[in-house]
Amino acid sequence: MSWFARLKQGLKKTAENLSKAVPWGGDPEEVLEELEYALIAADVGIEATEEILAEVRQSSQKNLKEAVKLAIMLQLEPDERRRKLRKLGFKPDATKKFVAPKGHVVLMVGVNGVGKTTTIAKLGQYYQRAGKKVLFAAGDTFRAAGGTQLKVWGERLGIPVIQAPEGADPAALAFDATQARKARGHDLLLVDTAGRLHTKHNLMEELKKVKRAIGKAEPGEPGEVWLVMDATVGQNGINQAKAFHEAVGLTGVIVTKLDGTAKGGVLVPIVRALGVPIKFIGVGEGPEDLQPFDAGAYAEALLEGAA
Ligand SMILES: Nc1nc2c(ncn2[C@@H]2O[C@H](COP(=O)(O)OP(=O)(O)OP(=O)(O)O)[C@@H](O)[C@H]2O)c(=O)[nH]1
Ligand SMILES: [Mg+2]
Repeated sequence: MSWFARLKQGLKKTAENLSKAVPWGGDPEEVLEELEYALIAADVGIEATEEILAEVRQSSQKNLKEAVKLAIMLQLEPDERRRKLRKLGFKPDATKKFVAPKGHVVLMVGVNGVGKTTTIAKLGQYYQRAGKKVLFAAGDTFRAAGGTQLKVWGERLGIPVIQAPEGADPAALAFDATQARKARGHDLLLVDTAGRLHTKHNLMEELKKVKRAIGKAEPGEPGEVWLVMDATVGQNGINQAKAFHEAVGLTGVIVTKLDGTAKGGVLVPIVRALGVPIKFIGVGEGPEDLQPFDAGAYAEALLEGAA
C-alpha cells in the first residue's frame, strides 16, 4: 500500500462523515451548513470551524471541496507558509517529507497508554532507515514492563537500549543515556518516559527534572520535546497538552490512533491551542503506520478518503 493510501485508510472514520454527510455538489448554502456540523462532529472545534467556513465563503475557488481542503490546510500551517498557500491555492503535497529533529536528543512525553513506547520504536526504525545511528533510553523506570517493552523493540531493530532497574531515577538514566550518546557517537537518542497524568504535580516535576538532566549532560539538549497524544480522546486531550507544554516546553506533537476515531479533526484545535507543529501521525499499529505529518496530504485524505 502506498503511503497516501495508508493515510486515507487510517483517516477513513473521520473522512466518512465529511464526504458522506455533506451533499457536495448541491446547493452551496446547504453544503456549508452540513459541513459545519460535520467539522464540529470531527472535533475541529467551533472557532476553527467558523474560520474555515469564512475562508471558504471568501474563496475565489468555485469547487467547494477544494476550497475546504485549502481552508483546513491553512489552519494547520505556520503563519508564513499560510500566507504563501493562500496565494497559491490548494496544492496537496502528498510526497513523504523527512522530519529532521533539532539537536540529538528527543524527549517523548505524554499521559498513560497514548502510544509513547511503540511510537519510539517506529521512530527508531524511521530514522534508522534514513541512515541515522539511533539509541534508545528506556526512561519508563516506573514499571518493569516499560523498560522490557522498549528492550524487545531495540533487539528486534538492532537499536541499543540504555536501561535502569525498576524504580531508578529517570533523570539519572536520562543523564547517563545523553552522555552515552555522545561518547558512542550515535546521531539520535530517543528518550522514553513513563506515562503520567498532567494533574499529578510530583510527576510533572519529575519530568522537568528529566529534561534538566539531559541539558546538564549536554547543553542545548533535548533539541526536541515531543508530546504523544491519543486522537480517540478528542478535544478533551487539549488541557493535558497545555499542561505538558507549560511544564516542559513542547517543540512538536505526535497524534496516534487516528485510525480508531471519527474525531480526526482534532489536529486543528491542537495546533491552535499550542502553536506547536504536528510532527508525525499514527494511523495504525504497524511500523509503516507512523507517518510524517503533511497538512496538504491530511486535508486531501479527509475530503477524498472515504469511498
Ligand atoms: N490503532 C492504533 N494503535 C496504536 C497507535 N499507536 C500506538 N498504538 C497502540 O497503543 C497501545 C499502547 O501503546 P504504548 O506505546 O505501550 O503506550 P505508552 O504511551 O508507552 O503507554 P505507557 O507507557 O503505559 O504510558 C499499543 O497497543 C500500541 O500498539 C496507532 O496509531 N493506532
Ligand atoms: Mg510506554
